[in-house]
Amino acid sequence: MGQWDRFLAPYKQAVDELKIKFKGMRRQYETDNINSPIEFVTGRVKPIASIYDKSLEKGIPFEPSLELATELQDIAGIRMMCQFVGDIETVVELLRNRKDLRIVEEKDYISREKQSGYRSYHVIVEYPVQTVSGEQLILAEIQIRTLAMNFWASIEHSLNYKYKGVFPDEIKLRLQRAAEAAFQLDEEMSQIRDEIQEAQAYFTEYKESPGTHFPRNTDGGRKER
Ligand code: 0O2
Ligand code: 0O2
Repeated sequence: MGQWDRFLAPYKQAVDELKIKFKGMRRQYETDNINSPIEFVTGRVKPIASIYDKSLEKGIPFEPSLELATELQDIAGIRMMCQFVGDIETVVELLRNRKDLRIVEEKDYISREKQSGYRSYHVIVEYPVQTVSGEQLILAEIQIRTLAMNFWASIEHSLNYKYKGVFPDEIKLRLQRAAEAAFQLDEEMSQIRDEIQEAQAYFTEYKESPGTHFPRNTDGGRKER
């Protein structure tokens, strides 16, 4: 096993464990028939090429070291997607109450979006991984965002690769406008949140026992769409 594999192994374990735990939170809401503030969870260990880029950016030697582990806080990355902006605070509160991790820092790029238009809530946590040679504290970055914020960020991220971070002015402007549009979409959806969640609960119930929960008119017939 190479030195990088050995260095990254506990990060992989942290990502795998956190993904299982956070997906478990979603399942608990489902079991209780409560709308989950978590829509879905993804995770990744930062690829070596990105670790290389970031170490150059930060002026840190590109080698497995304590300095790298301390300075690069997103080698282990988890992303939690929410349907509504209001869910983000609920998820952050869930994290604050957990006993299996310690929050080191919170970065609110929702009330103060980045100049690019990027919106997301970042929580840096310290998570203990149990290894055969004892406990190891691992830093992980948890990004919490709405589906609309996620859509914008993934598009912008791909374009970033194409333009290597230097966008033509027109693209930059359009991206900023798109970020505002995504934010407006989130605001609009929040206004009709109760209506949406009622429909989703109805749909879930219908899937579980088809035929018995279809909306009916007063005369007992099925509602026309
Ligand atoms: P299910 O049964 O599909 O819900 P993994 O290693 O596969 O657990 P990874 O590699 O971190 O996860 O990320 P990946 O594969 O991109 O997506 C993780 C989970 O998020 C998968 O579910 C996807 O189905 C789900 N997902 C990804 N994009 C979306 C999306 O736009 N909407 C929704 N609702 N879900 C999405 P699982 O965990 O495989 O299980
Ligand atoms: P990846 O894995 O390619 O996503 P730091 O220097 O670490 O103290 P930094 O690097 O400014 O602070 O961290 P920040 O901005 O809090 O969070 C970094 C991560 O947030 C990025 O990781 C992205 O995932 C995301 N992010 C931040 N700004 C933007 C943005 O303008 N657009 C998009 N699409 N994502 C953003 P990396 O390093 O890019 O790695």
